[in-house]
Amino acid sequence: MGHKRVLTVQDISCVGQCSLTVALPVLSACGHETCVLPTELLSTHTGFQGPAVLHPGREVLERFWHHWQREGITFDAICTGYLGSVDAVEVVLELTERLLKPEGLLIVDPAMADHGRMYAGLDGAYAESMKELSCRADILIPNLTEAAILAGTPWSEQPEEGYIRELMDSFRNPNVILTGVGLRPGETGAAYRSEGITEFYSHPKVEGRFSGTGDLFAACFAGVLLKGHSLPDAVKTAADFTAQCVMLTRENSARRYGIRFEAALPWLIRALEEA
Ligand code: PXL
Repeated sequence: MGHKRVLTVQDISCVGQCSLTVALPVLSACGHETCVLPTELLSTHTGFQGPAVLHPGREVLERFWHHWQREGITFDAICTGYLGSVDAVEVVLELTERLLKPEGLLIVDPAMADHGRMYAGLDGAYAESMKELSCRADILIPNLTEAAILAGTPWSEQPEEGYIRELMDSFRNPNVILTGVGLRPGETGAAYRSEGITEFYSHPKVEGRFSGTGDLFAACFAGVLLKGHSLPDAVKTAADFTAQCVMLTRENSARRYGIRFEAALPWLIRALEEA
């Protein structure tokens, strides 16, 4: 598969590995030219108490992409995660219209909620703007909480297969990957719908909460898919990679420092070479 220029748009959390500090190394390891648009700069992710936050604001973000437009820069894929403000979501809607190649892919991880709650600092107005961006995605990658919010359905902590299938069917996107779902006790994984068919991929669950796993899954999925692998293969590789990283992180008592993925990168690179 030829060269791909990928834009990843999300925050930089300076401490607590998630969002850009995960997506950039993973997309690079997959062999893509990776461009970044940091929509916010935080001293830590919002799982720490009271991070210092710097908002570039709409005007600065617009100056960045207007410059790219003047230079004729376009992208094969735009991958979005935690954006942090309604202004940033609106900027992304506009820059996607202008800078994504006609055959390019918009991959959206709503990255706004987990375990039944919105992330600290994000509100209903943010969820509404994320709905608009999500509707445009060629591939939408919500977790269960985000999918329930986007679909306007009550969240279920232990969903049955019927609930998951109904939730998946409520989205009009061509492809949807629902993360953090397992059909049997002690399992987790992803449900994915591609070409109208919903399938499941699961593996044993490691109990506990691990920040950054959604960001890691989305980056790995995008990286593998953009290498030319099928959507089901990219889901499986991303799920296996994420499971390995969760095992590596489990050894770490201070989980708020985020997901430990570094030691698993050689596995990912080999998996891409072998396929
Ligand atoms: O991992 C998702 C994420 C990304 N960015 C920031 C966050 C979170 C989750 O808490 O706080 C700033």
